[in-house]
Amino acid sequence: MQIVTTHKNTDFDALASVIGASLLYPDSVGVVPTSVNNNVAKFLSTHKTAFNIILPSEVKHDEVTRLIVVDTDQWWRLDRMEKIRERDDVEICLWDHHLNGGDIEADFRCQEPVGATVTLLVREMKQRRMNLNSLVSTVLLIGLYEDTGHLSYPSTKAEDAAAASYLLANGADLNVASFFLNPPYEEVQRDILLAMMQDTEKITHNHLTIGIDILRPDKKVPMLAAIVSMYRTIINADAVFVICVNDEKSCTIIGRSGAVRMINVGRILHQFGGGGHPGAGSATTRNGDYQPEQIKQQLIELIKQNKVGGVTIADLMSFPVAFVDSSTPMSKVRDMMQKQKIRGILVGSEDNLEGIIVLWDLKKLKLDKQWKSPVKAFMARNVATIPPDFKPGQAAQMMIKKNIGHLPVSHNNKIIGIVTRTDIITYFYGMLPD
Ligand SMILES: [Mn+2]
Repeated sequence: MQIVTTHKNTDFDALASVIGASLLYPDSVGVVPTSVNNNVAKFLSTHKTAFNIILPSEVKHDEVTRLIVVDTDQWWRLDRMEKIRERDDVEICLWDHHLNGGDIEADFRCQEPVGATVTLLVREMKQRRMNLNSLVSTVLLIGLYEDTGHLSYPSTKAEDAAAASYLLANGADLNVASFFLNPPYEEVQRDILLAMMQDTEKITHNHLTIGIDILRPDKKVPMLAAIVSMYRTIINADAVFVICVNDEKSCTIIGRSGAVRMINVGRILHQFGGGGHPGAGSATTRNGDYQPEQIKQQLIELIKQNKVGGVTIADLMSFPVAFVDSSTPMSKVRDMMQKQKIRGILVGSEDNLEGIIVLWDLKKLKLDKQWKSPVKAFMARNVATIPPDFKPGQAAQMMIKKNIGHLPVSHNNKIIGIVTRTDIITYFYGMLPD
């Protein structure tokens, strides 16, 4: 007997991967844990018989010769597989897109950081030139879309989009997919969202805002992870962590980050025995050691220790900066820009910034005689500045908000450099400066 199984609290990527892998291993049967996410349960209630799927209680452990594990690499997340773990004559194959360094030692391993496990399976299906029917294509597409946020999460890779293309070409039905991907929010979800928003503690670290919440729901909340994502967007935090108290013994921590370069949620939650991606992760503490308050303190500590610092404005800025006196004639400003190939010149001095004049401002000059006027007649005043330890993303936000392309960098009331729109764009697209 060959079985394919996945993690408890099965999400769509996990279910789809079980179904997909059972096609790649002929004669295998899918084993779906008893605890599955709500939308997966809804799907299974109408589609179960279409697939070769059994429950963990139906597995005859002694007869298993090969175990295929998908979407996790940790034994404790599997449902009733201890008997197989104890045996050493079972061949184990692993397909996973989390790099959690779990304890399942596999004979065959396909583990890469793509957006969904489905993508890895689709790669194999493409190589084998398999034709999928539209039902299978649809399930795989739902899994792929759920784990990549419809190909929008930062963890999404080009190969995920290519996999989506393959599934659509094989007849995946987007009407069915959207029905299972966008379940309506009900009262229970709305109440939880309100509770989260009332109790949020916001901490600021390295100019990042992180929301932390302890949640004590009366009963299990369906789609909690989706609510946490929405909650992060609503409170406009760079990251959020919600500690959900399940009972006296266990808590589930769900984390979401929108600033994945700075706050890697998966890495932080790995410290609690969980894992995930830089943008999304979860952990369940299973012994009474942790009280929610303790977990919260530990999270704050981990966030503060987080040394993923990365690139700051100090790395991107140019210096020294060109300054002119406020009485400098505009003709000279124009000549300086042309000669030095710069688009912005500061007016005043390092410790007394009076204004800024940019190439664009030169268009304001209509008459020849205006070129003799001093720069102070055309410069912009009250110039916004940025500290050197800010992140590129924060500079981008300031530029968009104020609709400006130049930000002088100020440290201890002194101008030490300047960062431009081009510097920021160059950084974000990973291009090298000319
Ligand atoms: Mn997954």
